[in-house]
Amino acid sequence: MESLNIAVVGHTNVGKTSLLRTLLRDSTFGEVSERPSTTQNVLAGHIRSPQCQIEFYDTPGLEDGIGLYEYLQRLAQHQQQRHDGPALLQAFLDSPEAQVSFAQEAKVIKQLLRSHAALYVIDARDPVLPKFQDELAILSKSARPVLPVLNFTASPNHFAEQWKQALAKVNLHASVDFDTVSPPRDGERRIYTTLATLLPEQQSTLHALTTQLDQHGLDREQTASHIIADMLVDCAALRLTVQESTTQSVQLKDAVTQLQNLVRQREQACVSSLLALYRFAADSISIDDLALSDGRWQDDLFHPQALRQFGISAGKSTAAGAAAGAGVDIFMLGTTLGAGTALGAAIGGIWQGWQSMGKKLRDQWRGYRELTVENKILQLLAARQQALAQHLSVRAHAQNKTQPLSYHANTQDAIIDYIESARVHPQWSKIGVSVGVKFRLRSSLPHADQQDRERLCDKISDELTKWRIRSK
Ligand SMILES: Nc1nc2c(ncn2[C@@H]2O[C@H](COP(=O)(O)OP(=O)(O)OP(=O)(O)O)[C@@H](O)[C@H]2O)c(=O)[nH]1
Ligand SMILES: [Mg+2]
Repeated sequence: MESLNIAVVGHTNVGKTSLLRTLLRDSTFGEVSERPSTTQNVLAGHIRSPQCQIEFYDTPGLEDGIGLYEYLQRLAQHQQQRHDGPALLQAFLDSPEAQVSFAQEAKVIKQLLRSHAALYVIDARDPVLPKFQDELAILSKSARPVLPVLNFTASPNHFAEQWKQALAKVNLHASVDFDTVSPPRDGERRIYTTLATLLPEQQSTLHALTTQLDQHGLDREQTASHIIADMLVDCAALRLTVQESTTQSVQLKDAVTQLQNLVRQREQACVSSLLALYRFAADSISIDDLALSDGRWQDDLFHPQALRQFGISAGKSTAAGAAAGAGVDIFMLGTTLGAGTALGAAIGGIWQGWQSMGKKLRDQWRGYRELTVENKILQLLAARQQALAQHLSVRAHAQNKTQPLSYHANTQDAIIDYIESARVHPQWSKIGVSVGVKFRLRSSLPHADQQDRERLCDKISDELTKWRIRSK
C-alpha cells in the first residue's frame, strides 16, 4: 500500500513537533523546547495499519521566509516556466543558495515536494505579519494542498479570526483551530476530515484512519480497565501471615509496613502499565505529581487524607493510624476461625478452605494471623487508578507539565463487592511475598482458578469502564 505523506511545516517555534507528538500519541517524538530552531532535521513518524499507512514529516522552522521569497522572485525572472511553482522550487534546491543561505529552508522545501500535502502550523497568538505571508506564498508554489492549523487557540489572546481572513486572501479557505497542549475534543478528527476534502484521492485512507483511531480509543479503554482490575484482584487477594504471638509486637508493625509497601509497589506497577498503554514515557508522570483540581494528590495511599480526597470515609480504624493496622484487616485464621462458625461463614471461601485443609495443615496454621488489605484501601486504589486512566485518555502528548485531574472519582459499591470476593482466594494474588509469610504463593494457578480469576477481572473491568464512561 502506498503511504500518504504529510509534511508538517511552519515558522520556527509554532508547535510543529508538539502537534506531531499529539497526533502520533507519542510524548517522546522529536525534541520540543521554548527556544527557536529546536528541530534541525526532517524527522519521520508514522501511523500504520493494514487499512492505512500515513507518514508524517516534522521539519525545521522556516526562519527566513522573507529572504527566500525574494530569492525565488529573482530566480523566477530567469526561469522559462515562471508559473511552474514546483519547477521553481526545484531550481532553488539545485542552486548553491540552497546549501548556503537557505540550508534550513531547503530541507523543508525538499520534504514538501516529496509529500502529498502539508499541515501549516501557525502560532495564532502572533498577528499576521508579512514574513508569514511570504511563507504562505512559498508554500503555494509547491502545488500541494496546504491545511493551516491554527495552534495556541486555547490561549487567552489570539488572532485566529484575522488569520482566517488573511488565509482566505491566498485561497486557503479551510483551516482547523487547534491547541497541541489542550487539543479540542474533535480537533484531530477535524484535521483528517478537512484533509480528506483537500485530497479526494486519499479519502478512503483518511476515513480508515479516523475509524481506526475510534477503535483504538475503545480498545485502550478496555485494556486500561483490565490493567486496573488485575491490580485490584492482586491487592484484594494479597495475604500476609504473622504469628499470633507477635500481635502486639514490632513484628506485626513490620508486617503491616511490608503489606503496605507491597500494595504501593503494585499500584506503581499499575501506573507504569497505564502510562505505557497510553504511550506516555515511563517517567512522564509520577503518582505523586498528579494533583486533583481541589488540592494535591500527594498523600500516601495509607493516609486518611488520601481517602478523604476521593470521598471515601476514613472510618475509625483507618483514622487511628498505622499502628492500629491502617488499611489492614486483621483476622484470626487459627483458633477464631476454627471455632467461630459465624466468622467462618462470613468469609465463606476461607472457611471452606479451612475445612478441606486436613488436620496436619490446620495444626500448622493455628496460632497465626493474617493481614489483608482493607476495603477502603481497595476502593481508593480503584478511584485513583480510574482517575489516572481518565486523565491519560484525554491528555495530549505534547503536554509537558502535569495538569490537575479534573475528575473526581466516586467508588461504586458494586465494584467493591466484586473486588472483595477475591479476598478469599489468596492464591489469586500475583504479588510476590517472600518475607514473613508462612506459605509461599503458588507460581502458577490451576486452570480452573485461572478461569475464575479471569472471570472476576472481566466483571470488575466492565464495571470500571462503565464507571469512567458515566463520569466523562
Ligand atoms: N500552550 C501551548 N504551548 C504550545 C503549543 N504548541 C507548542 N507549545 C509550546 O511551544 C514551544 C515550541 O514548541 P515546538 O513543538 O518545539 O515548536 P516547533 O515548531 O517544533 O519549533 P522548532 O522545531 O524550533 O521550529 C514548546 O515550549 C511547546 O511546549 C500549544 O498549542 N499551546
Ligand atoms: Mg520542532
